Amino acid sequence: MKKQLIIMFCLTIAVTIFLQFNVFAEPAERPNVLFIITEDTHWKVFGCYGNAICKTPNIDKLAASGIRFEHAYCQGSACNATRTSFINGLRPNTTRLWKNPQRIRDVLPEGVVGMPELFKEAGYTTIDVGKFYHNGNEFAPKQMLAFDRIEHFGKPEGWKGPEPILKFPNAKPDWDKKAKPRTTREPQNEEQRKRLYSDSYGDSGLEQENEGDWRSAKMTATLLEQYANDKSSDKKPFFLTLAQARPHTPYISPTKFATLYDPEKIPDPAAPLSSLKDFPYIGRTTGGNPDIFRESPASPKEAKEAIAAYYGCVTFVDDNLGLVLNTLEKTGLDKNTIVVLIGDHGVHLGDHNMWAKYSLLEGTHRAPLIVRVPGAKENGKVSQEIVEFVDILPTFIDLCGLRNPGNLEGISLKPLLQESVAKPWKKAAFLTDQDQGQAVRTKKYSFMEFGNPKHTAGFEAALFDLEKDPNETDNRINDPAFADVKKELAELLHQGWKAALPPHAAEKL
Ligand SMILES: [Ca+2]
Repeated sequence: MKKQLIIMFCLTIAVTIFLQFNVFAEPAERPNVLFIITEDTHWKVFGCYGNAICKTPNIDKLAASGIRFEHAYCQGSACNATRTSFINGLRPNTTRLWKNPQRIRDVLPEGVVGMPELFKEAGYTTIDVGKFYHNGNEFAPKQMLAFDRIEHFGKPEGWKGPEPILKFPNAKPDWDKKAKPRTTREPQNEEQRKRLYSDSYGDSGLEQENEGDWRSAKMTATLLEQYANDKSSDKKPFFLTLAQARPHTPYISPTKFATLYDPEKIPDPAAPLSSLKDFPYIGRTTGGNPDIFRESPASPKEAKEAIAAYYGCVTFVDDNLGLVLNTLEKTGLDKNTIVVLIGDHGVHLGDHNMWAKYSLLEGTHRAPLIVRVPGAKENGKVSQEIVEFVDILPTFIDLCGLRNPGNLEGISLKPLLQESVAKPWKKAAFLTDQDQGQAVRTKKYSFMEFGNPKHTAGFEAALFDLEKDPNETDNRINDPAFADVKKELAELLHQGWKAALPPHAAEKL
């Protein structure tokens, strides 16, 4: 009897230990990833970022169930530069890519691997819907070959993958409704035609279901449904990236969105010319915007119309994303899918009399970033820490168990997602641009050094006190009261990103 009791006791202990440590359990199921990239997105355009006019209920719902980063910064200001940077977790000085016409295949250092390659290598199904790399099928064919599916985008040579999940009929816009280019010039070639066409806003002349952005969203929703219905035992997790071409220029959207916002109710753009003191960027304040208002600066009425049209594009994108995010929820995939949403970079919406995205100012390099990791402790909160888009790949590596290629120039955001009291974080965000120069941004100040000869003489650098002057209108670079701050920020800029890291991250490098 005593022997039986001892055996029972030992068995109970063994079972308890087994349950406690679950030593034979399968490794935890790896999460899926849905990575949503919108274009040229002003950091404050979504409702959840404080915009009281532009309606984005679906994005706001995502932010409310995830973590919204108030101070998120991209590292390059054109599509090609920022995308090559965040996809590979490297800064433009390392990727050697700053401009849109540069081919990634010509400049990216040999051996660099980014998101598609690392997810594929880790056994994920890799899916691209819409633009991922800038002109990826031609500029980055090797990288694009790492996608198992490519939808709604050109395929690189030699790519073999399944037929499109959905096929749509060609759709011609209703030319009577369609917004006309603002120029009267006749385009001489296709490139000029695109340029002139980008300088327009209003109605796209297309029904929503004939728009590329809606079709991308519909394809993604269909792929998610198909994945959820797949009961095979060897199903892999997915990395799916979805692009929306809006709100890039031209600021056109289907009628119901294009007419949603009354231009008369749109406030004047921040930082009008009259407010600028010692403003160093004279070249950008006299027209010459590359995408819109190319030939002459916007009149106050045109500025409001363009912003209203931009908001229409943003609400259109939000509506499309609703289709995807609701499908994720409906299928239950949201329980094991990380969702990350970013604008690929920022944009000036008339502030400083600038449009488009080529500057070293907040408008250009601050952009939205929302991260939802199922079960993350900090879900529902807003992080005020300075984070950079170059941190996104290290975060995926950390959360999904991907291989770390060892060359990354960002740090995982996981501590900010999981800890209620975050460790000390990055001191600053960095931006470089081959033409414009370089900039650093701390919680209190922005500091930039211009490489562009168009700066105003005597203002080869700029320093803005963001707490007192969030719109960057009053350049304090020559103010003796800011001499120490100027010295400190110049040092930080020249030391570079490593010097701005928190100690726990710097130790790991
Ligand atoms: Ca872009």
